[in-house]
Amino acid sequence: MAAANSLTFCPQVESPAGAAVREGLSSRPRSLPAWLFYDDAGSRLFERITELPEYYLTRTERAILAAHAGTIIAKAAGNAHLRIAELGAGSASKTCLLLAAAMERQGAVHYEPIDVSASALREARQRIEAEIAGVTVAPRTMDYTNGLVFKALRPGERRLVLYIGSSMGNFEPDEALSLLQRVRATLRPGDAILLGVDLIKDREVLLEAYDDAAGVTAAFNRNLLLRLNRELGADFNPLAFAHRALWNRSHSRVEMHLESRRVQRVHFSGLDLTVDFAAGETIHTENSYKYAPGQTEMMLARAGFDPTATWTDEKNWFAVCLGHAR
Ligand code: AVI
Repeated sequence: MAAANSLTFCPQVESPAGAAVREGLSSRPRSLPAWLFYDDAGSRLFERITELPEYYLTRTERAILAAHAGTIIAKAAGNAHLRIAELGAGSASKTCLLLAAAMERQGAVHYEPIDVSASALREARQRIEAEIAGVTVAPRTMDYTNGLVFKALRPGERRLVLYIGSSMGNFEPDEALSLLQRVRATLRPGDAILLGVDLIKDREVLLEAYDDAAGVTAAFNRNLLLRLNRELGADFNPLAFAHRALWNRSHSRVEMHLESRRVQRVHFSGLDLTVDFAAGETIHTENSYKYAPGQTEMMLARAGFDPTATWTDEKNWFAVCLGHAR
């Protein structure tokens, strides 16, 4: 009886999305965390973004990897046999270039893609196993920002952690550094990390990449509101919010916002929360940091890695940096 009573009075624990929304929409300026973008629909929209003509990031990084995969793998491995892990692997579409180079060098590869999206990992595994015979794919569905542990290596093995696709750019600089330090803490001296980062360039090029003509990025940004309608019982009209992308030069980042087109009230039945928006009021939904040449190498050094080599494209738009754990 006592147990039943205590259950009755147990306070409701808010979901991570609910807690993040309550905090972000109650503060000024209003904000929502970018991880909320990646429900199934958001992940599919992001895949479409990577194929847009304006979104130079993916194809530029792919071209760098295609040109240098053999050298990258050779430098990362030294005399050792590489095991490859990837943080935020998603569909792992560019990773095949590195896995194929590793296969060529060592005849077999163990690949551990890590991501919050089980469906993306399933697809990645099917595709990689079909494309490259000899790669063992061992996916891990988890949030790599919440503690990461790797299995011990066998003698003669070395780990290479991939953190490509400019994913680090969605973290605040101090969070990015602390993430690199945490990754370093899971590695042994000589293990390696490969970072793919977007570099500072003309404002117009940056803004078009985040506000494409076909409106896919706008749909990606507004999908956040649809997710809140579905998961938290909100009554957002997504079209009542305009997609805005802006270049914040002093912070070296592209920002995405959703701007309320008019005075409006949004109610969250699942949170018992009401939010009043003024016309023109914005919700800050994402930062995408862009780095100066040399800056990533400095971050690697601060996190306990020796920056070994950097590869870039002819326009210097994107950089792929290799570091070895000290
Ligand atoms: C996932 N991340 C690296 C993308 C970026 O470019 O910051 C997310 C994105 N946001 C809008 N377009 C793409």
